Amino acid sequence: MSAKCTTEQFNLLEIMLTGRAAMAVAREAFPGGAIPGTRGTVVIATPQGDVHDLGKNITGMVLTTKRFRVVDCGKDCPVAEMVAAAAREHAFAVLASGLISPVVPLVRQLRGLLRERGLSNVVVVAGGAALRQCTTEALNVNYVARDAFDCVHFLEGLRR
Ligand code: B12
Repeated sequence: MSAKCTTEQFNLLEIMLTGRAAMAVAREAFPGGAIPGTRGTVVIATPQGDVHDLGKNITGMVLTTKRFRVVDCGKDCPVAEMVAAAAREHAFAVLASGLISPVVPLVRQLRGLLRERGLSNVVVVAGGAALRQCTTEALNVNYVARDAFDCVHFLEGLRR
């Protein structure tokens, strides 16, 4: 499963069905979404203008199974809303998924907006086809993840 998600040679339907089944099992095991020993909260969204959300959803599912509490702000989401969610939910990370290049300037705003709210300690991670091609400097983020599993490794380094 993990290899199929990272090699780009995958059956999308198979991934989505497997993910859905895994989440159903997790929900049954932990009613109310209370997974014990959570490693902390992350906010995830696809920024405004971009309606692609399959990769975001997979990333959210993978993080949930790895004991992160995931607050999903959906797709086509204003960056101000992502920052507001981070403040409200006491998130330690904001994750942006970008599949089309017009979201790049929006992602660049995230750290500045977080700083304005006194949330400079919140890390920003970018992922998705359009953002993956950029450097951390170009996006003004803490980390650019190759895929969902690379993101897990990065966040696990922060929250063991
Ligand atoms: C499916 C798809 C759509 C679907 C989206 C359905 C949905 N609910 O998401 C629909 C049909 C709606 C669509 C619409 C459009 N699309 Co489209 N779409 C695709 C397509 C074929 C696949 C994307 C996908 O879902 N891949 C599968 C997922 C699982 O992979 P993934 O997103 O890369 O996610 C993985 C990693 O990247 C990572 N990841 C993803 N997000 C994140 C976030 C974080 C934080 C982390 C850590 C990791 C991570 O984890 C995932 C698993 O490892 C791509 C082409 C391609 N081959 O990529 C074009 C593509 C992205 N689309 C494109 C375009 C242009 C459009 C449209 C503008 C077309 C149009 N003219 O209307 C519109 C967009 C409208 C808008 N405003 O957003 C272009 C973008 C070009 C660019 N660089 O700007 C692409 C690249 C096609 C192309 N070659 O031209 N699209």
